[in-house]
Amino acid sequence: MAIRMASRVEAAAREGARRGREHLLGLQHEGGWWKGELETNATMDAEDLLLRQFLGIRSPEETRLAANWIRSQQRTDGTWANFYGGPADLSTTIEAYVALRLDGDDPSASHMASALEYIRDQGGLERARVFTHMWLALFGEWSWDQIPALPPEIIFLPEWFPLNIYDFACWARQTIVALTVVGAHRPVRPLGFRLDELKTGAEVPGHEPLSAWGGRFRRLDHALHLYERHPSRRLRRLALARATEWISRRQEADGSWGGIQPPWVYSLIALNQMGYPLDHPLLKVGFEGLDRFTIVEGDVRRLEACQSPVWDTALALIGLVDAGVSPDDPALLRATEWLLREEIRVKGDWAVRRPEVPPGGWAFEFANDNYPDIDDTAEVVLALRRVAPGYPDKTGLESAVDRGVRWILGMQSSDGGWAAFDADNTRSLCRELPFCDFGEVIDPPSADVTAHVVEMLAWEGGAEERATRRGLSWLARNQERDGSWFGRWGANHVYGTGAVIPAAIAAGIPKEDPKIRAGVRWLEEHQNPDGGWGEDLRSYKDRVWIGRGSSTGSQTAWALLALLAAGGRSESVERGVAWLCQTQLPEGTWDEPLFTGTGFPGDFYINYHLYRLVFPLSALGRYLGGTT
Ligand code: R19
Repeated sequence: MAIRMASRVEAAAREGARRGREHLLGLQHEGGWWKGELETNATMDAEDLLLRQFLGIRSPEETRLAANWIRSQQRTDGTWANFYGGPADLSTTIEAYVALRLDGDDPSASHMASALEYIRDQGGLERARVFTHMWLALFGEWSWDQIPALPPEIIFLPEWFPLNIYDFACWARQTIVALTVVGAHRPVRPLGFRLDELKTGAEVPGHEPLSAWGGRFRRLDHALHLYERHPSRRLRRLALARATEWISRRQEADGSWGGIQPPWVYSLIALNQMGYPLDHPLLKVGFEGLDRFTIVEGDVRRLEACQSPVWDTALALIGLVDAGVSPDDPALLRATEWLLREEIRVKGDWAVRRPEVPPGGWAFEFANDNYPDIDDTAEVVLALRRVAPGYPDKTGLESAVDRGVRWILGMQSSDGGWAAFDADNTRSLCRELPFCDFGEVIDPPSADVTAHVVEMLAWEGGAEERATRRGLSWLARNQERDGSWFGRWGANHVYGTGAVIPAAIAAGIPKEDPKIRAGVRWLEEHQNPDGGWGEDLRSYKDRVWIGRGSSTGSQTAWALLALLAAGGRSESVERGVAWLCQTQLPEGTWDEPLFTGTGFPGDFYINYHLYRLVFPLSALGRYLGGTT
């Protein structure tokens, strides 16, 4: 019986892998890379309109198309969420509402009235996050006095001093430097209409006990606000000049800052406040770059928070080779050439903490030379190792891999783990700043990135190296009590566990090891009755959702990759593979409206549109064990 099921599933898997392969090959860009849409939430589109409004460059057509998109994302209860199927979010709903007012929607229209009812019910603008307050302060609809102070003078704090800019994660660092410049100017440009309806008169929160760090920072914030009234003119001038230079130097070749929306738009505003005209080359290139992050499709327009071509290309190569495409296939050669051209050969902000480490590695985006990341570098090396047998320029490939591996070894944090962008970026005090009420602001090591690195080092023949063993010991120490691992950059424990188990096995940990068995047991216990796996994003805030949720292709694949690495075929594996085969669409991919990518646990989530295809492809391929 079991054997008959296995052979039936096997035939379906072979056919599924073939269709998936063909579909993915068809999605390759002629430049050699893959890039799936990076879907996030309506704040991106609302802030795009607010940026243009503030700078005086908002066109009626852009407004109409963005507003159409924002309206299409509103739910029947009048609210907006941060992810598909998620709960209403106050700040997102406020920003979307304001954007629709820019397109002329009347507050009394029923879709606006229901949004407003929710907003006011939640306490109104007073209860929104700092970023939302900042956007509204730009238009005089919120007071700059009620935004946590963040003086540009922080740029002078030396690298050893607590809360200097290099204590913050790179995404927060770039955002904060730009916002100190904006905040120092306190610009106000009225909209021409008022948004009083958003306010309820509720008290603005921030009620930590004065003994805790939060409370101390609140007193410091009070002092800083007093200083803001009469800053030292000379010091302020020098700070603004220094911050402006810091920002200017970090614009990337594509016009972005860090390849992500927040520092990008705030840097444009900051430079403009410093007197750079809109047609200044830095701004001009910045706007042109933003256009390339904008998807215009029929009657809608939406902005990608970030783009993932390097990440997607690495994962696509791994999936394709797993699913039986030959390493010397011309499509794979083109992708490899493109990846090799994307290698970063210059130092970035990471060198502040690791000055002696030579550059190497890859970033996530087309252009982000200042911020290569460890996760991308590990996955690119894993991908290059798979295609190496078919690649003609062996020396070129091996030396790029070599530089990437050395960079990663140099970027190990002192506790033995690896983070995404920096080493030892663990100053948790940063989180206590009143300004930092949204998203993660430091970049400590995580299980998923550490696992990807350990897997890569093992494949590169380094399983016995000290760095690998320290990584493994970090993973052992950071296993959850239930046997799973937390997923920092993917949702959630299914992602973490799905990354750690294949890595540990690749590094020679025996399949019978109790920690591996506990992880396997956790996965098996969380398989859905339909055979798939799913983990709702609510698991980041509410433990009852850990390991629970509707099945998705990517999460089912992550679980399967772990189970296959730790024991090969089993009844659980057969049911998981059968789920993938049954839910595959005729064209070879999967539907995946549920987000399975994590930007910031609890606050910001991503639907990577290629996850639904690349991970199931790897899972089907590894299930078939190279016999596709
Ligand atoms: C793994 C590969 N990764 C390690 C790379 C993942 C990149 C994800 C894209 C991130 O896009 C962002 C980044 C930052 C923000 C913010 C933000 C929040 C707080 C502060 Br302070 C500053 C910025 C908001 O939206 C973002 C999107 C998969």
